[in-house]
Amino acid sequence: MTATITAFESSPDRGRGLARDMRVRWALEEVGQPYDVRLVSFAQMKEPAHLALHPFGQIPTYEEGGLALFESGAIVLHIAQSHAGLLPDDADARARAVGWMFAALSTVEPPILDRQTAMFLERDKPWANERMAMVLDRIRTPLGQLSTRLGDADWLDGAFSAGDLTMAHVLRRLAGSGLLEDYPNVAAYIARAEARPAYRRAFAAQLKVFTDRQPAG
Ligand code: GTB
Repeated sequence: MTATITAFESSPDRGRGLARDMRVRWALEEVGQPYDVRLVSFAQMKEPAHLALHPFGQIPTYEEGGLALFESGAIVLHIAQSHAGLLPDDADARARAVGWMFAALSTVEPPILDRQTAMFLERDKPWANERMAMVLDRIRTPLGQLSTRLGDADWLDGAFSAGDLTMAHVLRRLAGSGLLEDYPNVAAYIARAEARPAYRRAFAAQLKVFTDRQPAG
């Protein structure tokens, strides 16, 4: 049964692969599963049909037969558990890979999202500079710790896994921030992830959604 995912009809990131459908597309490409995409507008995301799939009115969602899922982490985990290629066979290594997914989503991603909020929603506040400095520190701390753990390894724990996929996608939001410059091994880790053929196919597919909407000429 081919899965159907949802993605922005018009992504605010203009096809830079930052929206969370990118993680799901990438996971599906890594495990070699075809998928359909249903594009939704911001208004459609808040309508009952979409809210029945996603209680918070967001993308991505994932439908496969009778299964409907929301939350990109849960979707990537489901894909990784259902197909070979994103989780090791060894039970302990598998548990550690899932641990890295959680680390990406619950330790590394929150302050990175706070930076977006500070940049786009809070920059006019009188306390904006002070808050931004604190947010940047909250990013640097786990980034430095991640850099130390990664060392000169290619991936976080042995072979590339769903943990790396999730972590690399989370870290991509720091591109252009200047924060990665102090951690060249983390920058190289992201570049290695982006060079994977599955990543490239997923990126091209989401970019096409954006370019197809541009007026010709
Ligand atoms: N925790 C959920 C998950 O991981 O699936 C979060 C899902 C989420 O935030 N979805 C966003 C959404 O649907 C799109 S990805 N927003 C619409 C809404 O809430 O009404 C977040 C996102 C949006 C825009 C950019 N960008 O422009 O760079 C990047 C990421």
